[in-house]
Amino acid sequence: MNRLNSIAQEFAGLKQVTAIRAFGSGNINDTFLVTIEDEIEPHFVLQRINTHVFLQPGLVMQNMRIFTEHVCEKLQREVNNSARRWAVPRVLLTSDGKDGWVEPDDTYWRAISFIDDSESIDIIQDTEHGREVGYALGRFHHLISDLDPTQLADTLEGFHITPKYLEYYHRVLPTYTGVVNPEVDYCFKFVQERQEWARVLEDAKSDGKLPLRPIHGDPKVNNVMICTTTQQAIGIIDLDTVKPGLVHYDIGDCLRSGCNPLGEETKEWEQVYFDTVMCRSILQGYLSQASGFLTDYDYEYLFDGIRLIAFELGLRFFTDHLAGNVYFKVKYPTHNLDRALVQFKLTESIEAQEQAIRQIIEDLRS
Ligand code: GN1
Ligand code: MG
Repeated sequence: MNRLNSIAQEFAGLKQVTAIRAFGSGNINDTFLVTIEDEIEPHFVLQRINTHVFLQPGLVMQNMRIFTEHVCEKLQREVNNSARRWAVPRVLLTSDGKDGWVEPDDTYWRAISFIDDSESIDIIQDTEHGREVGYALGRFHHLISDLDPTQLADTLEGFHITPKYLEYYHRVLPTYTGVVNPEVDYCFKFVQERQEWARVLEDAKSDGKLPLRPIHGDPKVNNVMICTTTQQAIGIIDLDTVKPGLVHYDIGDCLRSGCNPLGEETKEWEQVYFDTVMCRSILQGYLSQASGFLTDYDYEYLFDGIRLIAFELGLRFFTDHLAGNVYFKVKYPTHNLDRALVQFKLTESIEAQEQAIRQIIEDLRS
């Protein structure tokens, strides 16, 4: 039995593991789909947590537990109010009752249930899909809107705090010894011109305009599970970054991934644009669930949130390129540079369409 098999077997208990394959397209953790001899639940998801990113995986699991308990209880109370299925991935335990497994080489493994009859889709398909993606984030936020964020640990310090990413960028910059071609130069200038504005959400937070709430942290399109029969959204996966934050980080992340029809891995970065038709659909779906808890200030900063998270992800990719690809997994040396260009081009398109996007927000608000 190889190593991966024996790790999977730790979570499978008495059921025999029959197959394991790589699963999904995550940039941080390694993910596998495990098949076991079980007629009712033949699959589960096995993940090696990247402990260079998540320094305390135990706290990630603790947050997941608090989140799951809260949501499952709330869903039970709401059972008569919503006919729509909503699935929450369960944490699976090892045979000795632990929610994680540490290998002798200190790698950290955990397993979660697989949401059956569902699929994850990398690139948004059409406005129906967009509405479902927005609905999913809205429902997710609604379900945790009454969970006290101070109960959740900060499992990834500085996550989505744009000024911190800028500080890191300025630390990395002098160490860069690679080429400065026109693309790299475009990125330098792009960051330079937006440094002051990049504090916008953190300033609003310090001024008491935007409250900390529990958030998902990474609600991109392919983390929304779509039912293969009804095409409806039935859950959001990848709960590692559920922690206190601003809902704007989530809305921004959802829109920067959902309104980019070429997807974040395209090589055609010059063709990238922000699709405002999709933006309307996603926000419509989102607000159908979330309008109840959003304040006037929340609405006021929505546009900045959309612009900022696209910019921030570009900055994170670009900095990682300069740093030698130490954070995001890459398939080739300039992969993070290409990803940065996509996000910067998207940001540019968001900026060029500011009035139209603000108008969509206004229309949907009233
Ligand atoms: C990372 O690994 P994945 O794909 O779930 C990253 C997100 C980025 C995303 C971009 C913990 O998520 O913040 O938006 O890549 N997660 C972390 O695809 O940094
Ligand atoms: Mg993730």
